Amino acid sequence: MSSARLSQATLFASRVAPKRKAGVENSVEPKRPKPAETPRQAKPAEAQQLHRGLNTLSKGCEVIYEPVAVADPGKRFADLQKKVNWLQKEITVMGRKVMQPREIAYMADNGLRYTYSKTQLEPEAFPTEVQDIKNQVERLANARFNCCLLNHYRDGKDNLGWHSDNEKLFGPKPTIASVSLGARRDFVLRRNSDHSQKWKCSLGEGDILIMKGRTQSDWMHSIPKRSSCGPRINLTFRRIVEEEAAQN
Ligand SMILES: O=C(O)CCC(=O)C(=O)O
Repeated sequence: MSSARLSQATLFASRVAPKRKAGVENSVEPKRPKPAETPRQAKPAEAQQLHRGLNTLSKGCEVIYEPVAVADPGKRFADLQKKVNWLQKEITVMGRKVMQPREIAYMADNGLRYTYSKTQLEPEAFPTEVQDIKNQVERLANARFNCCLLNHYRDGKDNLGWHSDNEKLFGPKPTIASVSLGARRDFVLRRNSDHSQKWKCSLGEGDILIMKGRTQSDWMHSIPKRSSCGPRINLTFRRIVEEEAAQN
């Protein structure tokens, strides 16, 4: 090999092969310190959107969503906001007494009482405004209801935390129908056995949402806080089946 070629080859070799120190055969390069690991945030799973009609959340757990199914929602909202005797109750959550972050009212047939979060609710009779909504909902849900819990969310700070309406007095697979009036709010469901499984729906004026089957035993639902929003009323119709227990 000519000296010119040799020096070219040497130059090439020196470019591609890292130089090793003499006498340090097969020495391993000192390990570079690993860059500090940035903790990976688990991406929250996207909630599935409830569509109009029947939605199966999981086996035996069904939710029916019917948008704008109650006529005249604006007038009904104004009537109920004015006429209902809204109360902000003290409840017990994990042993602590707190004020509920919304106002409520409870209406039922035949003096049926309902206790939740250790608060006993004495029923009012159904006024005509609520009886009329109840008749429409019963036709749509093909079910009969004998009590109704009403929620008044005064603004976006008022909310309803994760819960299910799984009290014994409603029976094992209760059909629960809810009517929304006033401001639009998100309604979110999450599965008890895997909190990453979620469904959501933005409930607007006159919308009806019916939960059926094992939805109350296998899923929880909530109305999360919002930074700014107007007042909303929700009426949740249920059927007390253990009437004797409820009347005592
Ligand atoms: O406000 C709503 O849409 C939900 C009400 C509810 O979940 C309840 O009263 O148990």
